[in-house]
Amino acid sequence: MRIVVLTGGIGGARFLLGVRAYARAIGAEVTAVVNVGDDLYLHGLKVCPDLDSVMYTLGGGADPERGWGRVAESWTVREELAAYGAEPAWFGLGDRDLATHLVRTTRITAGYPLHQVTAALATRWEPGVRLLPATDDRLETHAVVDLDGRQRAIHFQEWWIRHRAEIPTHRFVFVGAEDAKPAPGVTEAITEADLVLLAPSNPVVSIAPILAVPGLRDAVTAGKAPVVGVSPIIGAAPVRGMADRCLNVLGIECSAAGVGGLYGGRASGGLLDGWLVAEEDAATVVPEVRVHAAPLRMTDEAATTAMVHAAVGLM
Ligand code: GDP
Ligand code: FO1
Ligand code: CA
Repeated sequence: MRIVVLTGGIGGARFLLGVRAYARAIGAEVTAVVNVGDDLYLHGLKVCPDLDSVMYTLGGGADPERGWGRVAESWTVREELAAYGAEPAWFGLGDRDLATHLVRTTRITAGYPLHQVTAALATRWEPGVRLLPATDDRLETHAVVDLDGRQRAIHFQEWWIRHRAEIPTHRFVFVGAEDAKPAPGVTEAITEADLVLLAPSNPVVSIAPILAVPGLRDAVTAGKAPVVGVSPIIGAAPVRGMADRCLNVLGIECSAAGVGGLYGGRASGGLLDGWLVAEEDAATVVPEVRVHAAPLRMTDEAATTAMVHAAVGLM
């Protein structure tokens, strides 16, 4: 069995721990197609937060509290940059994490595409799933906001971290998406998959930028594999993070029904065959989609693996 998971960072990474456990038990192969819309250049270095969250989490090197970056991190370089007044001060790169960005940037600068560099970094972490960036090309999520009395587009990270997603926001733009190509292997993985899972990732800024790469949405909707999504919203709130603010920008209710409706049923041009919601949201209806309720809190690997079993049950 071949399983493809479309994923963002922290939520998707934790979900993948369960997918990997499920896959190991039945001898399935897993490919994670990871969002790159959060990526940015900082101090001359290419930083890929979602790829790194997935790689560190599956490799056992992620900080469990923060969810992003490395465990046992130190911040000497950050302090030294601050002493120079180097901007941006609102984005912190840890010392251990910096090594990843140095190795990645050296290889990107030497001309290697992101998917190859990702595979090379992953040889250290042995994530147990194939990690593919959605695209090798530059695709950045920007937020169109009102700031300093005018409308401007700012990078997702500036919106998310510096402004805590709390400024008037009109829309998101996936800069570069029109000209982006799926990274080698991504379309093939989706086309040949037996199951496509949408991780309980942020639908607006983690899953949507993947689907904005020309051809990928069509590959999912036209593919032979059933598509099952897992809700990142329990009750009326994201389990963590600010997905509520992202949904708000799109005018979509923060609920399992709201996100399910945003993805839509496959029979009517949307993505989903199945939609897994939390037990609290058992009454959720998404037209033309099989909805099932199960415990959706990824408290440990066993609970997450049980979630994956429930998702597979919706195939
Ligand atoms: P990011 O890129 O680091 O923001 O991570 P993702 O986009 O992959 O995941 C963020 C989403 O994960 C948030 O909207 C959370 O609500 C969701 N999430 C985090 N933990 C859980 C959990 O235990 N259960 C469910 N269902 N969703 C979760
Ligand atoms: N999130 C923060 O809230 N503050 C930070 O200073 C920060 C630094 C950072 C460095 C590397 C990295 O891979 C991720 C980092 N994140 C930080 C998380 C990042 O903003 C994530 O993209 C978001 O949490 C959403 O995916
Ligand atoms: Ca993300």
